[in-house]
Amino acid sequence: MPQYKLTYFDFHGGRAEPARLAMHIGGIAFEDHRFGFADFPEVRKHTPFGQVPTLHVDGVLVTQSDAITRYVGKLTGLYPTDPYQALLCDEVLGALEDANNKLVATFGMTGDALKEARTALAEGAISTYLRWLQAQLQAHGGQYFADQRLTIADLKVFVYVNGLRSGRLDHIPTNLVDSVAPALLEHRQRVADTPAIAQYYARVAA
Ligand SMILES: N[C@@H](CCC(=O)N[C@@H](CS)C(=O)NCC(=O)O)C(=O)O
Repeated sequence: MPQYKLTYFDFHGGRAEPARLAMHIGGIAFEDHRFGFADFPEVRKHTPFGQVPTLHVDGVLVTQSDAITRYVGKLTGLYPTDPYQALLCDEVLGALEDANNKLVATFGMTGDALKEARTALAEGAISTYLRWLQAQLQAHGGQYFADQRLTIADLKVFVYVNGLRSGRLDHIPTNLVDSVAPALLEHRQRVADTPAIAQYYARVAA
């Protein structure tokens, strides 16, 4: 078994969390290298694009969160082998990366500019993504996004929904998902109740 080291900020969310969860579900040992925001300037010096997450596989550094998540999904059986189901899974990953990037564009803003940008996002693009996700979920059986079972697409949606509801994002109403796409809340609970995920969060919260 190769040695894995996943490097990312020390919080339960963001671009590394789906891969972390998949590692835990699959029982794959890895170094969960977390660092504080204050240490990011130093950490980024050792990455090719000044970005995280990174995954070291036997010491070889790899970038790009979706590539990392997909790789871990393949290792753990959480990525569909059927090409069409994999397409549905990838579509969700790609859409959420676009959604993430729209939010990231507001980081660094302050005051009224931040409020205006975030309000426009909440009412506009983010709501559009949420409605689309809900429609996708319902179109593919209502329980999971692809393959009629838990895949990395569900993990990425779970992390995204948790982020929107966390209260960490000023001017993004914490009840946005609840009001725009309530089926995603049931989905969030389904994923949270997955035994390996419930056990993992219970352990780190203890
Ligand atoms: N396409 C990259 C984007 C990674 C990314 O933007 N990561 C953020 C943290 S979540 C970052 O390091 N931002 C700093 C920067 O872009 O300068 C991926 O998916 O991994």
